Amino acid sequence: MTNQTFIMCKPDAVERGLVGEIVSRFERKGLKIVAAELRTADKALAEEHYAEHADKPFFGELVSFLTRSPVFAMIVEGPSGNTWELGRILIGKTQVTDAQPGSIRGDFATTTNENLVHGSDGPESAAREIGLWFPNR
Ligand code: IDP
Ligand code: MG
Repeated sequence: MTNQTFIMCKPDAVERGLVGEIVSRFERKGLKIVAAELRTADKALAEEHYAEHADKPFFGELVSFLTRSPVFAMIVEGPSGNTWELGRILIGKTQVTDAQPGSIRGDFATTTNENLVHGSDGPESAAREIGLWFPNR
């Protein structure tokens, strides 16, 4: 069990200047940013990151979106093994019309494809994604 999760401000968030807003929501919650990097993902990294969606009709669009400009990738840490879940609550639901005000997506996103932020959806994906984006940690 890890107390860490992988959180990423996607290209739309960086382009819109929302990185500070997003980071501050995690900090205000009481979670700690323990690693962070602004970088442009190449196609191989984006495809690996979203491997579970390889069969979906929106996969091509998703990979071009993630690689079009820099992302702000982070390792976020909390006091217990539910950090990934706290992250998902701060982020909000996947479908834009389900994302409630008060969540990042609910407050700032208007489409499901460009929804500003990624967060691991369980302890296994947290470990996998941290290893993928921060291989030296
Ligand atoms: P999540 O980001 O809430 O974990 P996932 O189902 O893992 O949602 O989907 C990954 C990403 O793919 C979403 O954040 C969104 O950017 C995009 N996506 C999901 N569903 C659709 C869709 O129906 N059309 C276009 N893009 C989608
Ligand atoms: Mg997901």
